[in-house]
Amino acid sequence: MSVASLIAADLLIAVLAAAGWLGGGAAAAARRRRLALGLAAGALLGTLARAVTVTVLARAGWWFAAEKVLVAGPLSLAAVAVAGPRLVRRPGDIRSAAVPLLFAGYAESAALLVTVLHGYPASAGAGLLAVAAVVGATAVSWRLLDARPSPTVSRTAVAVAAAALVTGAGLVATPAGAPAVPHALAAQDGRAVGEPTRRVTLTAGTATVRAAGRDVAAWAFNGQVPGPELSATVGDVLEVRLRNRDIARGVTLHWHGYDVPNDQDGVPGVTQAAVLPGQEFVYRFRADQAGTYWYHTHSVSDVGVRMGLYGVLVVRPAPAVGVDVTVPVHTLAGRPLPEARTEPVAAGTPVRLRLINTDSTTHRYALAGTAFQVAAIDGTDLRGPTPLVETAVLIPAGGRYDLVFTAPGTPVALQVDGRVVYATGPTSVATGGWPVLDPLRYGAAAPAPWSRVDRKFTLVLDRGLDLHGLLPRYAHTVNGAADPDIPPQLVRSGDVVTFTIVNRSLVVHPWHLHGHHVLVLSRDGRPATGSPLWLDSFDVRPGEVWRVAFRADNPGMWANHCHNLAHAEAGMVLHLMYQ
Ligand SMILES: [Cu+2]
Repeated sequence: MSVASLIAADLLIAVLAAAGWLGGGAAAAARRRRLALGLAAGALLGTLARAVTVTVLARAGWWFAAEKVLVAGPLSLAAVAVAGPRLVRRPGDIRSAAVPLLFAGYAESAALLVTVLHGYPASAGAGLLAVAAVVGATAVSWRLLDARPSPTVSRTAVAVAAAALVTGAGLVATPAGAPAVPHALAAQDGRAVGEPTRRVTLTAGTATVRAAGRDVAAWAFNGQVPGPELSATVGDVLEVRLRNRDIARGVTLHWHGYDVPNDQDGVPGVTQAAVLPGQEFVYRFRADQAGTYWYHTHSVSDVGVRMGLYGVLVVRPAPAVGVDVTVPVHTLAGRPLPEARTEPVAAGTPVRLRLINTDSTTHRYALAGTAFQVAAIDGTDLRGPTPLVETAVLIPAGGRYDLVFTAPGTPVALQVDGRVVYATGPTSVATGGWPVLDPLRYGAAAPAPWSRVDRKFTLVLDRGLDLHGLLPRYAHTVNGAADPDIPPQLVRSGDVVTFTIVNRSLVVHPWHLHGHHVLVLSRDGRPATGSPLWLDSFDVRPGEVWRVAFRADNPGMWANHCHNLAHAEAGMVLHLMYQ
C-alpha cells in the first residue's frame, strides 16, 4: 500500500471511528441499546486499527505521523480506556454509557481536527487545545444528559479544560520565532550584460482571444495568448520591455527555468515592484543557457497566468535544423490550447517537439507512430537517452520535455490527455493504456558533481488553518506555516544545499525553485539511477519524499514555491536567501 493510500485510509478510519463513538453516545443517550453497542464496537475496532496505520506511516517517515502519534495517540488511548470497559461490562441501563462514549467521540474528533487543521509539525499548543475541547465538550454533555457528576469531578473538569485552553491558546498564538520574510526589494545591480542583440516589447492588456473556436476574455501580451514566442541563440543579449496597458493588478515577467540574475527574476515584492497600468520595466539578460523555457507574469500569478499572461522562451545553441516546434499547453477559460495542428514532414527529417506545461496541474503526453527519445527536461539535455516506444510522459506544472525523433514515412501524432495537438498526418491511436516514463530511471548515470553537503533543509508540505492576518484561511503550508510567515532558507554563496521535500497532503505539489536547477538525488529513499536530472519543476505527489541538491551559485533572494499557483497564492511560498 502506498504512503498516499495509507494517509487517506488512516483519515477515513479516523472519521469513521469518531462518527461511531459519537453515534454510539447519542444512541446510548436515547436508550437505543443495540445500536449504541454496535456503533461503539465498530468505533473501538477503528480506533485500534489506527495503531496499525499510524505505525506504518511513522515507519515511512516521522513527518507523516508526528501529530498522530503525539496527539491522536494519547487521546485515542484515553477514549479506549474510558469507553472500552463500558462496552465489555454491558451496563444494565445503556444510558449510563452515553457520556463515556461521547467522551471517546470528542477525543477522536479533536485528534482528527488537529491532523486536518494543524498538521505538521505536532505542537504542544494544538495538543492542549484539543484536550481543552474534549474536556469542555464532555462536561457540557454530562450536564445536558443530567448525569450529575460529583462536585469534585465537575471542578476538576473545569480546571483541566481552562488550564489546557489558556496554555494551548498561548502556545498557538505565540509565533515560533520565524523571522519576518524580508520583502525588501533587491537593488538593480546594473551588471553589464552587453548591448542587446534582440529587442522585444511585450504589452500586457485585457483582450478577447479565440480559444477552441470561441471568443473568451483574456489577459494577453501583445493581444495574443500565448504571448509572442521569444527565441534566441546562445550568446544573444535579450532586452524585453514590459509595458502594462490596463492590467489593474500589475504584471511582471518571470523567466521560468531561466537562471537569470536576481534583479531580472520578476517576482513582485521580492526582486521588483509590480508594473502597474501605464508603467514599464526593462529586462535584460544574456542568453547563455540553451533549452526550452517559458515566461509568465508573477503578479497575482494564479489569475494572471490562468488568464493568459505567458509565452514561450527558446534558446538554441545554433539555428534550428529540421522541424523544431514548441507546444505550450494551457487551459484558457476551460478550453484547451493549442488547437490541433497538422503539417506533413518528409521522411528522414529530424523533429524536436518542445512540450511546455503552462497550467497548474500535470498533463499526460503521448507520442504515437514513432520511436522517440526524451532529449532534454527543463532545458537541460539528458545523458544517454534511449529510444522509447508507446510510452507516455507526465509533465508537471511549469515543466518542459523535449522529444526528438526522425520522421518516419507514416503519420506521427502527439496527444495531450488523449487530445491530438500536433500531427504529421491523420492518425488515431489509443494511448491511454501506455506505461508512463519514470525520468529517475531513464538515460545514463554520471557521478554527482559534489561530494559534500553544506546545508540541509526539510520542507513538509501540508494544509492547515492559518490565523495570520485578519481573515482565517485554510492555507497550503510548508513546515506548518504559510507565506509570509515561513522562515527563509539562508545559504552562503558556494554552498551545496539539499532539500528533502515531503508531501503529507492529499494533492500534488509541483515544486519550483527560482534561479537554480536542482539535481534529483532520490525519491522515497530510492536513489535516481538514470541520467542526472537537473529540474526546475517536479511533481511531489501525495506521500512522496524527494531529495534534491543544488549549488548556491546565483546570489539574491529567490522564491521557492509550489507551481500549482492557486496553492502558492494560498500560502505555499518561501524564500531562499543568500547571507
Ligand atoms: Cu501545491
